[in-house]
Amino acid sequence: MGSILSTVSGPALPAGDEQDGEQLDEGEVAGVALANDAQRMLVLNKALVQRGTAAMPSNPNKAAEHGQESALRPQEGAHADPPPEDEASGSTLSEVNDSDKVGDGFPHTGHNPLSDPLDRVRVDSRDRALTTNQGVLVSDNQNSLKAGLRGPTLLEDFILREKITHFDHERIPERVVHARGSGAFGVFECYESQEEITRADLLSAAGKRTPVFVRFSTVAGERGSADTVRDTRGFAVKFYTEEGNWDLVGNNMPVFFIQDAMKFPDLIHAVKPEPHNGMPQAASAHDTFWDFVSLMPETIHHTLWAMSDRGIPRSYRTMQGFGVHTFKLVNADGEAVFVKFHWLPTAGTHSLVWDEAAKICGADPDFHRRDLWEAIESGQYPEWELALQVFTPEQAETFSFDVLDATKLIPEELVPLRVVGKMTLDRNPDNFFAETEQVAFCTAHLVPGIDFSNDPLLQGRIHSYLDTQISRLGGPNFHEIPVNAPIAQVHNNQRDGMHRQAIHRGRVAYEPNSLGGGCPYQAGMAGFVSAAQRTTQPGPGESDKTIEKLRGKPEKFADHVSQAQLFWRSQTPVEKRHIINAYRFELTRVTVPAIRARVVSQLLNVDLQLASGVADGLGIALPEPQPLVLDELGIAPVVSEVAVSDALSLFARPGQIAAVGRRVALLAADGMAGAALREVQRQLLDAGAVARVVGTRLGRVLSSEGQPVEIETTIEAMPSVLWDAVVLPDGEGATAALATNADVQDFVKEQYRHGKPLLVLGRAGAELLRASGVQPQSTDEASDPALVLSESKQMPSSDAHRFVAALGNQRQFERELQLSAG
Ligand code: HDE
Repeated sequence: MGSILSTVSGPALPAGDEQDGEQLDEGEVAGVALANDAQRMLVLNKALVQRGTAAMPSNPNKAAEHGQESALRPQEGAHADPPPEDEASGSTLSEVNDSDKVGDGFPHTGHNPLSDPLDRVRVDSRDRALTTNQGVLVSDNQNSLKAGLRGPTLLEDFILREKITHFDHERIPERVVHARGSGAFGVFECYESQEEITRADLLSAAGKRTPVFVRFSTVAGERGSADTVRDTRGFAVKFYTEEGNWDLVGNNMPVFFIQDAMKFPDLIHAVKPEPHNGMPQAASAHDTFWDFVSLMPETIHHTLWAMSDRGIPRSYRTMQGFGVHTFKLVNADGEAVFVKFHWLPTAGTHSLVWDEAAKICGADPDFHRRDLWEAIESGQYPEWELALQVFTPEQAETFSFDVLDATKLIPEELVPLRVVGKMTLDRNPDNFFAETEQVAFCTAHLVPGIDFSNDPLLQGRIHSYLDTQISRLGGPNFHEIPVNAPIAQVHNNQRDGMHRQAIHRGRVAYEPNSLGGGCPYQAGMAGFVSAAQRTTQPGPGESDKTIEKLRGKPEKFADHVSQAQLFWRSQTPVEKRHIINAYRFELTRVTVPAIRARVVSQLLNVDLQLASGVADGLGIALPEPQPLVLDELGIAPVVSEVAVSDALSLFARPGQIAAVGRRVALLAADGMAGAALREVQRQLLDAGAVARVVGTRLGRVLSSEGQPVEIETTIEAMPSVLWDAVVLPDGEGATAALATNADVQDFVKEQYRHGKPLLVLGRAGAELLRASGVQPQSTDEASDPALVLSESKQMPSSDAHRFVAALGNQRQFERELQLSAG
């Protein structure tokens, strides 16, 4: 299996079978002569990781990602059972070192404390003194720190600054609609199992209780507006079910103004205060609203509801609630029916009269908020029954209206209400901001057993609610705010972002993985599966069984190797060699032998030479090739139409502009043949190259002709790798100065090793080449066109042309093969 690297900078571990995991038990690992417990832990960790990863030699789930049948029944992801050991799955081996801050060692596997009840975050300051946010006791909360009693306040007063800074940032953006609202906690109790129509956990058994948070709201007004204005009311319920949160974000009216999400910003812009003067507050009685609705005939039904006494409810407790859209219920067999949701207040439906509503705005703008709060505080718990209108798509076809049109309701006479449970609100929030203001309802919060319909208004909402929370609550982690956190555990590979609370153990934040035992793994049929929808009208080339909405891949996607093989076959020997070397480099840095072996087993499906070259570098025997997904699916191997494609080689398109922009270093020193170098420089500039005079230091050098030459940069500042080519000067004096300089030698040698063109001027230049340790096997043009030895004093122009042409070709890779063969 190969030896196991420990750490790069930590102690080396003894190599040997003890760490290979096969005969692993703690006694045996401890038997290795190791200095201390920490080292023993390191060995144990490496061995356990190797054992865990080796248990997953390929991805067994891949085949099931393809084809329609698999798409309809997603399979559970591969994962280790039992899960990986504590020592193998953590981020750190030092997690066993405990303290009041970090806790006491390994957490219980799979636990997520963010899902614990709200007690974990409720703050009780009884019998406590004031502290700063860092927990430091505050001695004086009355006075800032000053330079003398009448002096200026000191910048050093971190206590004042912390307090004021926090205060400065107390506000968050209010909701763009439904800003004014009021909320309460409670419980939903299921009357009777509805499992024949839905697998939703909250409706799964008689007596099943699911915690809820409800927020009622107006739509148009700002946060501080009055409660009893004429408006639609929001009725949003968050169910904390055992299978995740479900948000039923409804209104107190069963229909809506518009039919498509595209018109929502227009509607809201029309009803909100007019933009030029910011008036009127929380009212639809103004020009822009009536201008809009009178041009939008589909608004008339909802407008009638809003102008009816439903627009001025007596209290939240006496409002009906509606999911408005058609949704779907899906049972455990994947069978779907349509549904509309209704909330029926047990206190009955009651409204104000307009004169009352208008006067209450002045007498008690918090009329509804107060009513809800006081009812709960006095034990008069508000209640609503949940009722369903269940109907089939076939039934829907017979209605005179379209059930995907949110401006239509389904008369109860057509589809009667089925009452399925009762919601009781029995607890006021501890803190309005933390709970009622920060609660984030999203229509996309669905649970298994409930699904969307194609209502285009609903479809637009699925995006909007999540999106709006990001600016309202400051980032993508709003689900961790206690009131939003589900009671169902949250485990996924989403990481980081503003205000992250969760601290994830381990180094794995991707799936599939074997390093984390495959966890967290995809749940398959236990998870949320969108209700399949069969087309009634097959499109061209589709059978009537075609499913419109599914997660999956077409079968042809299961061929992963035919084009990888084509690519490999189309590479030149140099390119193949580079690929092998790249794999060898990368995999040598991989510390888990099972992962190295798995990659080689994948490469075997591409080419034996490739796999062998890599395996050789890793010092391992060739493993079995990975199973081909096509084979697993029983599909014949794909034969590429093309055996070799020259266009896939990097050398297929050398370019036409040759030397333009290539950087050429003209090495220079006292005593060089200046005229020859200047001539080369001129020709290079003519060809569009960037030619610079490079020396061992800045300043001037004197040519053998006695001409001063300015050095533009040094090999120290711009080493060999920054140049595309080099010109070695003629002149014995220059060679004497350069040939003994180790930096110059490295420069010249690297230019040669990296395959770059060299123009060597005169005998002295050739001497510098030799002194730098460059010993070409052959110097004739055919074997190395990029090594131009121009030995005569007067450089023939053919040499300069050859050099410029070599610049265009960029590299002479054959040198690399010669060098490694030598
Ligand atoms: Fe909303 N709506 N809405 N809405 N809505 C919001 O989400 C939106 C619609 C409803 O107490 C926003 O968190 C679009 C219908 C309620 O926190 C935002 C469309 C219905 C609440 C949003 C609609 C609603 C909101 C603003 C047309 C009744 C308050 C802040 C496609 C079925 C929830 C926020 C609470 C809040 C968008 C139409 C009810 C911007 C795009 C229809 C009860 O995301």
